Amino acid sequence: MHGESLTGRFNSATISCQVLSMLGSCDFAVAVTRAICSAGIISAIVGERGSHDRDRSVSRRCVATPNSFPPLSYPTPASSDSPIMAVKILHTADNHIGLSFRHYPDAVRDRLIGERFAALQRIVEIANQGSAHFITVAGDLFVRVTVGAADIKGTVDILKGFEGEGVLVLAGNHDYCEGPDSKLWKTFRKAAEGSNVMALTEPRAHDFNADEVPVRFYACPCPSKHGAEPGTGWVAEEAKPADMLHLGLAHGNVEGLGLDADNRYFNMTEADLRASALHSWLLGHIHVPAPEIGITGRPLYFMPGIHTPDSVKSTRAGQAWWIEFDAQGDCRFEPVVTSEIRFVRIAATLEHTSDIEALARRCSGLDASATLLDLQLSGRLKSDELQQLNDMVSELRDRFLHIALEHDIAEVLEPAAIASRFPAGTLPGDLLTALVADEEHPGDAHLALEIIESLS
Ligand SMILES: [Mn+2]
Repeated sequence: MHGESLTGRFNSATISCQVLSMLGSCDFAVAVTRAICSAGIISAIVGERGSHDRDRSVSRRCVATPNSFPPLSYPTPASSDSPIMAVKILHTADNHIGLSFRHYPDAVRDRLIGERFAALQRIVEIANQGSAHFITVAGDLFVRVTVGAADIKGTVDILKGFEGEGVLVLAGNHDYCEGPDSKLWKTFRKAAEGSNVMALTEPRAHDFNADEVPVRFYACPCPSKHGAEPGTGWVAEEAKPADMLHLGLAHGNVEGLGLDADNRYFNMTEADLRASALHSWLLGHIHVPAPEIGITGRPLYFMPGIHTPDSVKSTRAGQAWWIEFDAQGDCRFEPVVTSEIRFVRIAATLEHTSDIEALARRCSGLDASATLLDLQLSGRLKSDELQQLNDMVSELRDRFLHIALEHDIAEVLEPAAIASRFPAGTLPGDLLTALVADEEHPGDAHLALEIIESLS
């Protein structure tokens, strides 16, 4: 739902079959087979699959598929020449304040934690610059109900900077409200006291005036982490005066947009949303924005996506929706970028110096100080090329916010190196020399060497 399948994996069984068939009838194969069966050598050969090995030099194996890169920026609000419409809303959700990023080094973790607040601050500034009437946060402002009081107060303090009619904060499924004793929402309300920041934790309508236009928001908060039924059912029954703008606020899966196979995330259908007879719905939960760029008219619903990426699964910039409605419900909207940091994954196969240089060029095109770079490298290189790669990676570590490295780089065996270790006439020497000469199976000699080393 939130991302793509990003990682393919080496199949250790395939590797072992290849080396065994290559070894053929040689007696050595029997010894190797026994060793593999008895000593778990396959796992030793395949090594650190799946690990984010930051500190070792490049010498092992892993594979992945590349990401696509969405545009880095969008037009700023109110860039159109047409007159500004009556009701202006900056819509966000799924900010996940309180994510701990525990597996990162201290400085990187602090930056990632700070970025979630900084991106919220940007939202408030963009809303103020465009004289928005409302900031709507459609759930999961916080990542869990046990988020610390300091984080809650810090968040509310940022939202209090909004100069419009109100910041409407809906309880989502991560920051659900189980009732009036909810610790999170009590703390939130206390911090927001006397301000225009409102917690919407009960299913009910809230009326406002935005420059003379009456607006009614229908709040449909989550009462729990999971729920089979959407919280939107009551809205259809409500009377809807004709002279008002009617907007829903809800959090959960939307059938067709996200996947909710077990029906656990307050799944909403488009038919249900339509039946509620509102002008539009401002939703949260799915981390991918909707509608797609280029859609015009008045969408049935808006999903903002996350306001700043939180992992390599978030390949696009964080965004919020700038939405304008006129008194009749006509609508225009555009995405605004609210993130600064990016997560970028690059998968590359390296077989020559030119491949390393091409990788360096790709990396040099990125905003290094704001980018967490995930390198997934495979291929085979000579020892001097491996050194070149190691030098390049350590240079990247100096420049980038963070480097994660998964690698599957085999060292190319050369005849001189074999001769210096295994004299001609010995079984390993002759075997490796023969395998190096076999250009159709360039990986076999290296794998055989690893097995020989593990037996000796
Ligand atoms: Mn959610």
